[in-house]
Amino acid sequence: MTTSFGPPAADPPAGGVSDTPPVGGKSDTIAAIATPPGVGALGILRLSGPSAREVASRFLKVGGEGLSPKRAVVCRADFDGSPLDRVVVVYHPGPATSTGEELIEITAHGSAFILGRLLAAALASGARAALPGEFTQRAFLNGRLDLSQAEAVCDLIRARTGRSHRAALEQLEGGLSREVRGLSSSLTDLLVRVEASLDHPEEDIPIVEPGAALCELEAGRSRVLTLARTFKNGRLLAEGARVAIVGRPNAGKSSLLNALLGMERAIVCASPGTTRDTLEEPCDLGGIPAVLIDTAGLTDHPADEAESLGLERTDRALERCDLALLVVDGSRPSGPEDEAASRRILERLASLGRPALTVRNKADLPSAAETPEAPACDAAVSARTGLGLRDLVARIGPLLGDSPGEQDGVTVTSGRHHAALLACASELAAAGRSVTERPGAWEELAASGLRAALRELGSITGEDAPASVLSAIFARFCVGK
Ligand SMILES: Nc1nc2c(ncn2[C@@H]2O[C@H](COP(=O)(O)OP(=O)(O)OP(=O)(O)O)[C@@H](O)[C@H]2O)c(=O)[nH]1
Ligand SMILES: [Mg+2]
Repeated sequence: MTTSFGPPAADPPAGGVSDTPPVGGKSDTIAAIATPPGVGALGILRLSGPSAREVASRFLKVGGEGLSPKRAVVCRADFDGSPLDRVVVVYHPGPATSTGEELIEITAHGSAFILGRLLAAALASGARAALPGEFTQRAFLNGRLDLSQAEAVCDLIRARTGRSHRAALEQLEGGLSREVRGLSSSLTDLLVRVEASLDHPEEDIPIVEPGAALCELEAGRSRVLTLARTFKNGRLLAEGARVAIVGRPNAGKSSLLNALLGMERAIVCASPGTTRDTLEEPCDLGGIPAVLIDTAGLTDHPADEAESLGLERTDRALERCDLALLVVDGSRPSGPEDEAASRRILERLASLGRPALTVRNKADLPSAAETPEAPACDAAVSARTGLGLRDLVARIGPLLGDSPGEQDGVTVTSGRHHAALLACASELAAAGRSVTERPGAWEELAASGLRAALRELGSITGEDAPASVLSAIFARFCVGK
């Protein structure tokens, strides 16, 4: 999420701030609005850093004994010496906080104006405007989270379905880190023994037999690859899929979109040519975070320029989708024009390498006889009554690469982690080859391969991640997180 949740444009934060998150710089106190822009019942301003409490007490009229640890205090917040709002403040002393340092959370009324002024007051009192993800970055730098857990915070905020949420939560709770550390620990154990053999070549009996080393390298590689394979599912859960709904006018495409969404999103009308523009809407398809795209009905004779432009957009939707649902009206006998349109769509999808499901709609009506030229149907549904929709959703998942059987356990959801695991597996394979190809002198090469494999694993949890990688990761976050 790169949205800036800063103050409104009329009240820009003071102070010059660089665009790149300062990796390692955590000596100052940062402030940001943690809630989304717009009007809400409540809004939150967070401050983190060594002088968070001191900064807050400059614009909060707390009175009495001031802010005491972990106690909610109701007080007045001022801006420029004038009353701004009555707020609730909680002070969390460091280092046992989510950022690993002193933390202040101020809950105000959820007005963009109040929150903008509150942030401006914090900046005028000595805080610096936080960069995207800087609170989580501090949690990482202070050892409260490892890198894969910090990345999971971003996935958790973005999760749109129960399954995406579970995968992100599992990673935040350390599931992936534990798996990766377990792998690192067995490879480190092997490396120590290989290095000991190198250091004591005079020993008659080698500390590690080449056969045993090969077995351990292969076992490690297989564990790494098993973990890497979960990315097929994990990527779908983290990134989602685009599903285009296409077909002839009046087939019931918009009705199907509405039925899958469970709301009347698109206009449905008995006359053909209702939908002109493409219409996109997020949808939970059996736990897969999908975007459904309704399109203009396919015709060789567009009624006007708007319909022709709509058809161009339908083609663009096909180019950009991961799967298409070709909807046909099962209550009406299909004519040559229907069959030609279906064939063209299926050929176009095949040339784009996109999977397709042919859906026979209006199954609540008496069904028309199927002609041999009509496309074979994969599912029969009624967008009007909901008949067959559950089965349709169940058929969509596997075509998108979903394997629900693999849902349990740790799932790799980040391309960065997947790439590191593949690189680790290839280092282990190279180390294994050195054992078979150079039986008398394999230790040196195997040790270097093992070290490289361990570096790849370390880049997942952050022990071995370069500063540029860290900056890129935290820049994906929203401000205030
Ligand atoms: N009986 C029945 N009617 C349906 C069903 N699905 C759609 N219809 C009707 O078919 C007509 C066309 O539906 P739409 O969803 O607008 O069809 P469309 O494919 O989006 O049409 P265009 O936007 O014009 O291309 C409407 O009168 C719908 O009420 C269904 O499952 N059963
Ligand atoms: Mg329509």
